Amino acid sequence: MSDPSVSAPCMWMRGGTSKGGYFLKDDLPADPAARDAFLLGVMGSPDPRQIDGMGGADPLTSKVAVVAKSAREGIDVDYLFLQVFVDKAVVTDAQNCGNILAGIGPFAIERGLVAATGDETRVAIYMENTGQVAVATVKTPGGTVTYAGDAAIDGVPGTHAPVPLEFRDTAGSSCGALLPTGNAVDVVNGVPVTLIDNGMPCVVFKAEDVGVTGYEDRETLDADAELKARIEAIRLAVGERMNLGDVTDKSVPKMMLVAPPKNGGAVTVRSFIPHRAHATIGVLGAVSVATACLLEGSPAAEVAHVPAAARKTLSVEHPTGEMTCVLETDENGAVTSAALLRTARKLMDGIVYV
Ligand code: NQM
Repeated sequence: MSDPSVSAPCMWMRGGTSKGGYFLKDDLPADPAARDAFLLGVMGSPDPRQIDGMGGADPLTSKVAVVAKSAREGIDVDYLFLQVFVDKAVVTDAQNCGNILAGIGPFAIERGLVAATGDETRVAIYMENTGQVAVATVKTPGGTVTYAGDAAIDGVPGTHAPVPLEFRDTAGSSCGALLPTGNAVDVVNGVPVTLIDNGMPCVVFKAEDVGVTGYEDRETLDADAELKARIEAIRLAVGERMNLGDVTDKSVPKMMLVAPPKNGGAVTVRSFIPHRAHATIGVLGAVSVATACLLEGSPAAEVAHVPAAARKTLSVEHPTGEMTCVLETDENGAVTSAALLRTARKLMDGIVYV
């Protein structure tokens, strides 16, 4: 048994287009402050290069999943997501992560928390950050997890076993309501925005309204200090209105710059999460933007191409490809569930030290 203040059993995994450490809850210090201090040490934060730790010097590779067998009815495991800031001594549970979520099912089966059921195993996951449930379907031929397969997702080279994710009731996950201000459009610092939360608190606005096209690459956006300052001013101004409080040291809301689709999809997005541009787009971030596209009169609806059917397949174009969200809507056009395809891969299983 390792001493949880200096080392812990850990699996390093890619989940979707993110990467991080997956831990059993019992393997980490029980006290949250001690746990966070341990995780900062694991990642090598704060340091822009994370040279003395496992983090990849990028918010997308400085992530942690804490997993436990669930005592909840109909739920297999509880999943707590923690974002470890790269250059600040901050660990926050103020957001969920749908990419890291893709690794939870395989991890839970590998650690014996869930028994495989034939060639596919459905894992019901309670997402502690937002109090909501996701169901992941994991390929388990012969009762063993496989990561090999022919599913491709943009932002990840090669193909892997598919991990479809289904979400229900994600509206108001952190903000208490899909539209925390009750409006499809608010004007903040002169910019029309939609303040929305369908699994991830997001501020959605037209890229052209902040002086860019929405087709820039990640590096160009990350180098644009003036744009970043303008976006951060909007973000800080809406924290209270989104019921998130002071968001100075939080990784939400995410800032979503939208433009008309370029490659036959529904919408183009460049996201800031919130201080770095995303290489692709977050899972629940994409669900929230796709939902904003359905809101009449919203900035996203003005640029999006939305299919008419009740079951809407929306391809969200991002800097390195697209992410397809399948949204089910009710007779009023409200989104009732969302599904997406991700993949995951086990990279390392061992002991991590601080
Ligand atoms: O929106 C990045 C990611 C995410 C979060 C971020 C995510 C989601 O790509 O559900 O997946 O927005 O911080 O992993």
